[in-house]
Amino acid sequence: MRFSHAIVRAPCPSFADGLTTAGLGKPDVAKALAQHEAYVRALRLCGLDVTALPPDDDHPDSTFVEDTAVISAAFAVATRPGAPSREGEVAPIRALLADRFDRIGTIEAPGTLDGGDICDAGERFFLGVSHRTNEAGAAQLKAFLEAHGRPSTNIDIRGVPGILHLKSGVSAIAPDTLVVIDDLAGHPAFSGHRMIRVPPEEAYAANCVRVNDHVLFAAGYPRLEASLREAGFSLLTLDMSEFRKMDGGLSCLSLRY
Ligand code: CIR
Repeated sequence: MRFSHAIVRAPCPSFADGLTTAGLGKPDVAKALAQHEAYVRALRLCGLDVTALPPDDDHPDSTFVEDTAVISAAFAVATRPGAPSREGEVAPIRALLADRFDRIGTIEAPGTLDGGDICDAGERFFLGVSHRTNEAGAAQLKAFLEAHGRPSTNIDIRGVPGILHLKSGVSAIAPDTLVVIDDLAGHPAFSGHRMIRVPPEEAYAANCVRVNDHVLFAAGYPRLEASLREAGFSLLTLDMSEFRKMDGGLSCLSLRY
């Protein structure tokens, strides 16, 4: 979980036209930009060298770069997002990754896969099968990971209400520690892990991100915040109100390696 680099892309002027099911109203783009700047400052505070791609106004959801790739220290995989409106986001990210990684995989049709469904828990990857990531996409990634010596387990979240991606409901914040919503806590794949449970009314905060010595955490979720602080984690809290309106969380806003 030590990272040295991150890739981000600021929200574009058409950000409010992106996909959403949140029902929380239109985001304020200027406010989203300010929140994104604070996010980038937090990544730098964690010690990361941050590359910012220029905003892409043809793709309203393009600030959610996490969905376009799966990255580890040793390899990168360019994805094929499940939402057709997001397919065009991948090419520029792939070009950037090609400069930086020797080993690059690609998810091919009929597979679809969003990076938000892929949880690297250290010892094992959890691959969410969702309304965005299909079984063919998960199988392609599984094969790629196996070829690189990394085991994985599928987690089918299609019946779990209220989450877009696997990492909307579970975050790995230490090699043995998951932050997890009630609907996922009983999954057999998670037994054996220490679980910090998310109070149901604070479900949005389940998406948090361990970056080196800190955990990026959404502001405004006091019960989970207290549990994590009591467990000894150092939190950097960030206002995510405008990204939440577009179904986005903290992990979605960067690719880290
Ligand atoms: C979408 O529906 O694709 C975007 N509005 C939100 C994507 C959030 N990404 C993520 O959780 N990794």
